[in-house]
Amino acid sequence: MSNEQTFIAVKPDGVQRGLIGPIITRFEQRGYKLAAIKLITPSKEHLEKHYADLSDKPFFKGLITYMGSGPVCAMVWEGRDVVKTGRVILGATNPLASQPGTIRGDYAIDVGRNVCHGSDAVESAKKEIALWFKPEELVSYKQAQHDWIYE
Ligand code: DAT
Ligand code: MG
Repeated sequence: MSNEQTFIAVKPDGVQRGLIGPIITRFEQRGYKLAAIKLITPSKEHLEKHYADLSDKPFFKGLITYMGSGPVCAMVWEGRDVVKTGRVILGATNPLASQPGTIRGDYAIDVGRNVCHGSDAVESAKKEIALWFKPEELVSYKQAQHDWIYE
C-alpha cells in the first residue's frame, strides 16, 4: 500500500542538535511523502500515553522527562511499507548497535538520547498519529514525483 502512514518524531536532543533537516532529508530522498508536521513540547500526560507500553520499565521516568524537555518535531510520513522501512532508516533502539547509514547509527551514542522516534507497527502508527495529530492536520496531496517513485 503506498498510502501507509507512520509517525516519526525528532526528539528534543535531535531538535537542539539541528537534526530536523537531515532527518527529513532521509525520508524525502527515499521517496516518502510528508503528510503532517509540527513542533510541539509534549506534556507529561501526553508522553505517558505515547509510551504507555513502557510504563513498568526502570528508564520510564527519565524517558518522559527527556521527551518533555523541549520541542519535538512531530511528523507523519506516507508511502509503501513506510512503517517497517522507517524503522530501518532510524536504526536500532540502541545507537551503538545501529549500522552506519541509519539516523541513530550516524548521529547518536546513548540509548537515552537516540534523537528520533518511529512507530514499530501499522497498528501503533495509527494510534500514535491519532494521539499527536488532529485529523485536519493531515494533508492529502499527490506528490509530483509519485509516478517516478512507484511503478
Ligand atoms: P524504539 O524507540 O526503538 O521503538 P522502545 O519503544 O523499546 O524503542 O523504547 C522507547 C525509547 O525508550 C527508546 O527510543 C529509548 C528509550 N529506551 C529504550 N530502552 C532503553 C534502555 N534500556 N535504557 C534507557 N532508555 C531506553
Ligand atoms: Mg518504540
